[in-house]
Amino acid sequence: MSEARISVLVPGKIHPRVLERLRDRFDIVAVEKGERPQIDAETAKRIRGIAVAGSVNAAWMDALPNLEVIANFGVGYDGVDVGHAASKGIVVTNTPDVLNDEVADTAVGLLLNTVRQLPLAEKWLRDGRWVKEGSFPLSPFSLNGRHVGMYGLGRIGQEIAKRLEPFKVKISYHTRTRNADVAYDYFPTLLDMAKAVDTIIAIVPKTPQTHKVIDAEILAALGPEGVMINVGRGWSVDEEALIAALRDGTLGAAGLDVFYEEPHVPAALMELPNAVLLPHVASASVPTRNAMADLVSENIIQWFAKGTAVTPVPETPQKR
Ligand code: A2R
Repeated sequence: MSEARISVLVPGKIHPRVLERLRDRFDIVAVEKGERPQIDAETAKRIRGIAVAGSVNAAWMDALPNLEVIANFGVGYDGVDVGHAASKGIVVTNTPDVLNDEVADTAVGLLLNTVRQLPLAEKWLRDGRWVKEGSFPLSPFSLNGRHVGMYGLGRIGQEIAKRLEPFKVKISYHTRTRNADVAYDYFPTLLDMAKAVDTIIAIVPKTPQTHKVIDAEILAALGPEGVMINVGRGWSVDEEALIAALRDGTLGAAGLDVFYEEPHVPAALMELPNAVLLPHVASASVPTRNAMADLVSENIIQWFAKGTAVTPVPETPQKR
């Protein structure tokens, strides 16, 4: 089959650059998101690839008998049923590395904003309170002398940790496997790390093992001076426990770029002055999103040209 006749399905919205790149080589079939694809059987047979920012469940895969590759826009691919893809020999790809620097930069910015209350300070100025009431109150916390525990020290976590070194904070980490290449202190359990540090930065994927792991006990262990930053997935945090801890001072402050049920953020969280909340923007710059879009396209193009993907996830086949 020549490349020109291969059809690629695009459910829902995706970065326009993906469509621009793929349109030259493939027939693009754009469809609404939903429980299963709304296409006729003939079209379904022509589809050999999917480019997606979001989710692809087993029903989508089962509806497309000649599907070979699912290229996911984003490093986290929890929206794609990779177990089902693997069982059918479908390769899944993601967009690792090209967003490491952006996410790490944002994480550091979020940490500083949270510790020093910079968004509130700016609001103070814009609301005219500097003129009327004088200086913004002193921030209760400082980054100086903090002990940061990285929950996750993968591609992005390591970039965050590297950036924190010049801030002269102490750095430790918890992952399932110790990394012999880093000199930071390792904690085999998150709870032990939470007891030792005063700041946690979470950058772990959404998996069954990371569900609501940051719970009341972890937050209490961080303590009233403690700060919790999450740039991984909202799934990892028990939001009710977090709201309670921030409200009663069990935890000092939190900075969140991700939430349990995006785009819905609990009203109780929005009311808290000691929470800095961002609408999942860690990788959301024009250059970084362009690089992610290009990697999605390259995965599909290379798959059909050479039978290998550029960045296949480890759970699914690596070649045709
Ligand atoms: O556990 P390890 O040794 O596989 O370390 C990984 C860690 N991790 C966990 N740590 C503790 N308990 C777990 N159950 C657990 N599962 C995974 O998270 C590793 O240090 C880190 C993931 O690193 P990478 O796979 O390199 O992912 P990357 O590119 O840093 O992105 C992390 C996540 C994405 O999956 C998206 O959800 C989000 O950031 O954008």
